[in-house]
Amino acid sequence: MVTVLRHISDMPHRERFVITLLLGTLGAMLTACSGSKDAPTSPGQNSGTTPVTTTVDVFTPGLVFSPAFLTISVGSIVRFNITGVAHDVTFQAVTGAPASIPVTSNQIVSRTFNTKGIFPYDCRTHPGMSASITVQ
Ligand SMILES: [Cu+2]
Repeated sequence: MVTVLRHISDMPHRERFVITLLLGTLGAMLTACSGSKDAPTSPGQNSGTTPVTTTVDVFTPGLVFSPAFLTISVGSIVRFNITGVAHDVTFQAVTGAPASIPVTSNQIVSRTFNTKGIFPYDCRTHPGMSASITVQ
Protein backbone atom coordinates (compact mmCIF):
# COMPACT_ATOMS: atom_id res chain seq x y z
CA MET A 1 0.00 0.00 0.00
CA VAL A 2 2.85 2.36 0.85
CA THR A 3 4.44 1.56 -2.49
CA VAL A 4 1.17 2.35 -4.27
CA LEU A 5 0.84 5.65 -2.45
CA ARG A 6 4.44 6.62 -3.27
CA HIS A 7 3.70 5.93 -6.95
CA ILE A 8 0.52 7.97 -6.78
CA SER A 9 2.43 11.00 -5.50
CA ASP A 10 4.65 10.81 -8.59
CA MET A 11 1.70 10.73 -10.97
CA PRO A 12 0.31 13.68 -12.88
CA HIS A 13 -2.64 15.32 -11.20
CA ARG A 14 -5.40 13.77 -13.36
CA GLU A 15 -4.16 10.20 -12.85
CA ARG A 16 -3.84 10.79 -9.13
CA PHE A 17 -7.47 11.93 -9.12
CA VAL A 18 -8.65 8.74 -10.88
CA ILE A 19 -6.73 6.49 -8.49
CA THR A 20 -8.10 8.37 -5.50
CA LEU A 21 -11.60 7.99 -6.96
CA LEU A 22 -11.09 4.23 -7.44
CA LEU A 23 -9.78 3.75 -3.91
CA GLY A 24 -12.72 5.72 -2.58
CA THR A 25 -15.21 3.58 -4.52
CA LEU A 26 -13.51 0.41 -3.27
CA GLY A 27 -13.75 1.66 0.29
CA ALA A 28 -17.43 2.46 -0.13
CA MET A 29 -18.08 -1.00 -1.58
CA LEU A 30 -16.29 -2.72 1.30
CA THR A 31 -18.26 -0.67 3.78
CA ALA A 32 -21.52 -1.51 2.00
CA CYS A 33 -20.73 -5.23 1.97
CA SER A 34 -19.76 -5.46 5.61
CA GLY A 35 -22.79 -3.40 6.64
CA SER A 36 -25.39 -5.61 4.96
CA LYS A 37 -24.30 -8.97 6.33
CA ASP A 38 -26.90 -9.25 9.06
CA ALA A 39 -29.80 -7.16 7.81
CA PRO A 40 -30.86 -7.52 4.20
CA THR A 41 -32.38 -4.19 3.27
CA SER A 42 -33.06 -4.36 -0.44
CA PRO A 43 -35.43 -6.73 -2.27
CA GLY A 44 -33.76 -9.80 -3.69
CA GLN A 45 -31.33 -10.21 -0.84
CA ASN A 46 -33.74 -12.31 1.18
CA SER A 47 -32.48 -15.84 1.29
CA GLY A 48 -35.56 -17.28 3.02
CA THR A 49 -38.37 -19.15 1.34
CA THR A 50 -40.78 -16.21 1.35
CA PRO A 51 -40.43 -14.24 -1.89
CA VAL A 52 -40.34 -10.47 -1.68
CA THR A 53 -43.70 -9.14 -2.80
CA THR A 54 -43.45 -5.98 -4.83
CA THR A 55 -46.38 -4.02 -6.21
CA VAL A 56 -45.91 -2.19 -9.48
CA ASP A 57 -48.39 0.11 -11.22
CA VAL A 58 -49.27 0.20 -14.89
CA PHE A 59 -51.26 3.22 -16.07
CA THR A 60 -53.28 4.04 -19.17
CA PRO A 61 -52.43 7.65 -20.02
CA GLY A 62 -54.27 7.66 -23.34
CA LEU A 63 -54.07 4.75 -25.74
CA VAL A 64 -50.91 3.25 -24.27
CA PHE A 65 -49.91 1.16 -21.29
CA SER A 66 -47.27 2.87 -19.19
CA PRO A 67 -44.70 1.54 -18.64
CA ALA A 68 -45.06 -0.55 -21.79
CA PHE A 69 -42.19 -2.82 -20.83
CA LEU A 70 -41.95 -3.89 -17.26
CA THR A 71 -39.55 -6.29 -15.53
CA ILE A 72 -40.59 -7.65 -12.15
CA SER A 73 -39.52 -10.44 -9.86
CA VAL A 74 -41.60 -13.57 -9.49
CA GLY A 75 -44.44 -13.16 -7.00
CA SER A 76 -44.87 -9.47 -7.74
CA ILE A 77 -48.25 -7.83 -8.09
CA VAL A 78 -49.07 -5.51 -10.96
CA ARG A 79 -51.90 -3.05 -10.49
CA PHE A 80 -53.49 -2.04 -13.75
CA ASN A 81 -54.81 1.48 -13.20
CA ILE A 82 -57.36 1.74 -15.97
CA THR A 83 -58.55 5.31 -16.03
CA GLY A 84 -60.30 7.52 -18.55
CA VAL A 85 -61.12 5.66 -21.75
CA ALA A 86 -62.21 2.05 -21.20
CA HIS A 87 -59.54 -0.56 -21.89
CA ASP A 88 -59.05 -4.28 -21.56
CA VAL A 89 -55.90 -6.20 -20.68
CA THR A 90 -55.79 -9.38 -22.74
CA PHE A 91 -52.81 -11.61 -22.08
CA GLN A 92 -51.45 -13.76 -24.87
CA ALA A 93 -51.76 -17.51 -24.36
CA VAL A 94 -48.45 -17.99 -22.56
CA THR A 95 -48.13 -20.63 -19.82
CA GLY A 96 -48.32 -18.89 -16.45
CA ALA A 97 -50.00 -15.75 -17.76
CA PRO A 98 -52.58 -14.33 -15.36
CA ALA A 99 -56.26 -14.00 -16.20
CA SER A 100 -57.08 -11.27 -18.68
CA ILE A 101 -59.02 -8.22 -17.58
CA PRO A 102 -62.25 -7.51 -19.45
CA VAL A 103 -63.04 -4.01 -20.75
CA THR A 104 -63.22 -1.72 -17.77
CA SER A 105 -62.86 1.94 -16.85
CA ASN A 106 -61.80 3.83 -13.75
CA GLN A 107 -60.78 0.73 -11.87
CA ILE A 108 -57.59 -0.68 -10.44
CA VAL A 109 -57.29 -4.41 -11.12
CA SER A 110 -54.40 -6.40 -9.65
CA ARG A 111 -52.75 -9.49 -11.05
CA THR A 112 -50.06 -11.58 -9.37
CA PHE A 113 -47.25 -13.02 -11.46
CA ASN A 114 -46.09 -16.32 -9.99
CA THR A 115 -44.40 -17.74 -13.08
CA LYS A 116 -41.17 -16.61 -14.70
CA GLY A 117 -41.45 -15.68 -18.35
CA ILE A 118 -42.43 -12.97 -20.80
CA PHE A 119 -46.11 -12.10 -20.83
CA PRO A 120 -47.22 -9.88 -23.70
CA TYR A 121 -50.67 -8.31 -23.51
CA ASP A 122 -52.86 -6.11 -25.61
CA CYS A 123 -55.89 -3.93 -25.31
CA ARG A 124 -58.15 -5.48 -27.91
CA THR A 125 -60.34 -2.39 -27.85
CA HIS A 126 -57.46 -0.34 -29.26
CA PRO A 127 -55.35 -2.17 -31.85
CA GLY A 128 -51.66 -1.40 -31.35
CA MET A 129 -52.06 -0.78 -27.64
CA SER A 130 -49.61 -3.48 -26.62
CA ALA A 131 -47.22 -4.04 -23.76
CA SER A 132 -45.25 -6.76 -22.05
CA ILE A 133 -44.28 -7.88 -18.57
CA THR A 134 -41.11 -9.87 -17.96
CA VAL A 135 -41.07 -11.92 -14.79
CA GLN A 136 -37.66 -13.06 -13.60
CU1 LIG B 1 -57.39 0.37 -24.78
